[in-house]
Parts: sequence; C-alpha cells; structure tokens
Amino acid sequence: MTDFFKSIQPIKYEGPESTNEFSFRHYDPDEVLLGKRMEEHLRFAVAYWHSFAWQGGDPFGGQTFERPWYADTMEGAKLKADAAFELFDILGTPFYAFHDLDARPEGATFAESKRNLEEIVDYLGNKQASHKAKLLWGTANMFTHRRWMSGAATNPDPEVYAYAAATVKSCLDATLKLGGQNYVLWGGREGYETLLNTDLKRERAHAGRFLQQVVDYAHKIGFKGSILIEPKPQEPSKHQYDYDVATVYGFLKDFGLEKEVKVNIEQGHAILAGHSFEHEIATAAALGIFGSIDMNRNDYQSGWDTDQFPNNHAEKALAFYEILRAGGYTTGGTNFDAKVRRQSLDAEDLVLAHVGGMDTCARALRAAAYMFEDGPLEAARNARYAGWDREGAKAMLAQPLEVIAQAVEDNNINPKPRSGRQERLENLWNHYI
Ligand code: XLS
Ligand code: NI
Ligand code: NI
Repeated sequence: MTDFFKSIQPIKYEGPESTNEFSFRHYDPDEVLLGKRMEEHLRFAVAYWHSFAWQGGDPFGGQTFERPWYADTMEGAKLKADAAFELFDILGTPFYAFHDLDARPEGATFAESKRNLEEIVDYLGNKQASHKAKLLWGTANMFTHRRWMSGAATNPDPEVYAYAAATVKSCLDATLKLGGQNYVLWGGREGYETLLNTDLKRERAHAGRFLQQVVDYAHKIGFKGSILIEPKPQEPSKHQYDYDVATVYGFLKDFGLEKEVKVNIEQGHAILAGHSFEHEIATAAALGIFGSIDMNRNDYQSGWDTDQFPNNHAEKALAFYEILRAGGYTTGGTNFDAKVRRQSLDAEDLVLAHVGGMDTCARALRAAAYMFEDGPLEAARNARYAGWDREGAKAMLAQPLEVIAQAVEDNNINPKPRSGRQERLENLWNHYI
C-alpha cells in the first residue's frame, strides 16, 4: 500500500442526483444496454503513461507534479505499480495499458532495459492475479529517447532498426506474458521533417517489412490478441506516415497486412487530421480494421495533441453510435489516453478526472444505444438507399458504362433530388442525448 490516494474509497454508482463528487452519476457497470452490461460495452482502461509516468512538463517548463515513485529505479517502478493498481481498484476499471518505458527504469544497455522490463512484468503479473485490472494492451516507447529521434523502423541507421526490432520483441513478450488483449504500435517518430534528407520510398518499405516481422513473431509466440496501429498526423514530425485511418489502410493493403493488423483510433488524433472521431471509427469499420479507441478530447484551437479527459457526452455519443454499429469491441476497449492539466497536482484530481471521463462515456454510450435500438435513424438511412434494393439498380453495377448510358436515353431517366433530412436526424440525436 502507498499512502498516495489516502482515504479515497472505491467509487460507487450513486445515480445522477448524487451530490457526492466521489461517485459515478452515470457509469453503472451493471446496467444492461442492448443485452450487455455497461462495463462489458465500455471496457475502460487507464493509461499508465499519463497518470503515472508523466510529470507535468510542457514545452516551457518541467515537472509540476510530486509523486513518491518518480525515482528512476526498480523501487520507484514497483511503488508506481502499487499506486497504479490502487487507482484501478478505486475506479473499478477492468483494464490498463502501458509502454515499456512507463513501467521500468531505462538500463545502460538493451539487455539491462530488458531485464528491468522482465522484472516489472513479473511484478505486474502478481498484481493482476490479486486485483481486477488486466492488460488491455502493451506497447513500446520508441519516441522519447534520443536514439529514436530520426525514427525507429524508418530510421536511416540500420542499428536503430535492429534496436527497434529487439524492443518490440521484448514488449510483445511482455504483453503475451501479462495476457494483454492487444499490442499497439503508434509510429511516434515514423515520419520526417524535410524531404531534403529523407528517402521516403525506402523508409516506407522498411516500415512495411518491420510490421511483417512483428506480425510473424506474434504468430510464432502464439499471441492471440490484435495488433493495432494508432494513426496520428503532424505530431511530433511535420509529416507522420500513419496520418489517419485511410492512410494506414492503404499502407496495410500495400504490404498485404490488412487482415492481420487493425487500428487504435484516438479522438485527438482524428481532430488533428481534420476529421471527426466518428468519421475515423466509421471508416475503420467500413474497411474491416476497427480495433480499439484511445478516448480523450482535443482542444479545437491549439493544433497540438492536448490529451484532455472527455467531457462532452453529446459528441462522444456519435462515436459510440459508430462503435455499436460496427458490432462493438472484440479485443478492444476505451483507453483513457488523457492527462490532467499540469496545475492539477493532487491525487483527487487524478481520480476525479477519470470519474468524469467514465461518466461522460457512460452517458454517451447510453444515448448511442437508444440511437441504435430505437430505429428511426437506421430506418432513415435504409430508406435513403432503398432505390438500390431494386433489381435493375443492382444489375447496373455489373454493366459497362455504355449500356448504362444507353438506358438513360432509352428510359428517359431524370432523377428527382430528395431531402437528406440532416436537421431532422440531428434533432433525433439531440432527443436521445
Ligand atoms: C501519442 C499517442 C500515444 C499512444 C501510445 O500521441 O497517443 O500515447 O497511444 O504510444
Ligand atoms: Ni494514443
Ligand atoms: Ni495522443
């Protein structure tokens, strides 16, 4: 036991009228929606890096938080794990996610870093055995240390490629050992600053080969979880290769990996790519590569990845609606890739940020379930495409262009525009939230 969270008791569902800050007003894990408990729909995860490793720095100033586990030693790492599981217990979250660097001290050599990781993985494994929280996904931090500054798999230096391969191997081993349900690859430094020093074609080929090697190794060790790429544009490099879901799909297709790898979609990254969160989710679902989400909210003005906790359930309802339409999660979940602001110093801030985020998602999911279940929205969409149910319309898709052209003249086809009913549908959305 650490004394970091002091007397904060496990958070319980008390309903929307509760005046107790330390309660869920909307997240009732046992509430059944569409035949499934809310907890199983949402599959919440806490992100180790934001809540336990990040120290409150920004580009203008360093650490603002004080935490007893900040010493970069094995003792510090174990204390951090103790505190992390205390938070998971307080929140009742079924999952967490981590990078190697979040959980273990960096060693002087690769071998030492690997030993440190193995030791902490055993420690986390023991924690998992006696606590509720399990691993949603593991990943490698291949962006913080200066060795990664020019990329990992796309680095011009083959020794860095090798180091990246060794790093991902050790993190896949760790994820397998902890029963992780997914393995995530966010291409942190996979991108470039200037074409004047970059061989774009070669870097892309290396990234494709690397991913194939990762997939092969995952099969070899019997990893049954999903491998996920997390798209993100423009940050940290000016040009990030995994720009958005559609770009990642093109890349996967190119290397024949579209059946092996799915995506982990983050709200803030969608916004930075000039999309909405729901657009990215719907695109992934349509392409058959929807995996998991990183839940947060991005500032709409700042132009960088602000990773704030979500607090707008109306907006998130549109995202959960697309997730429900896609059939919900299989191995995926709702990972809070979100951090408290650097002035939010206290243990209470960390707990209540998650409570608010979980309540926001619960409201959003409930609204999304109504949108999905009640039918008028689905019915309106079906009606809009009803013309395609006609035999003649279907047959047209198999005909050559000139046959279709002839039919337009022969039958004097003259389409009549029909309302898209957008505002009426938005009114429905407003009604359900
Ligand atoms: C950074 C990413 C990162 C990934 C995991 O922007 O969101 O946190 O989720 O490496
Ligand atoms: Ni993320
Ligand atoms: Ni992010």
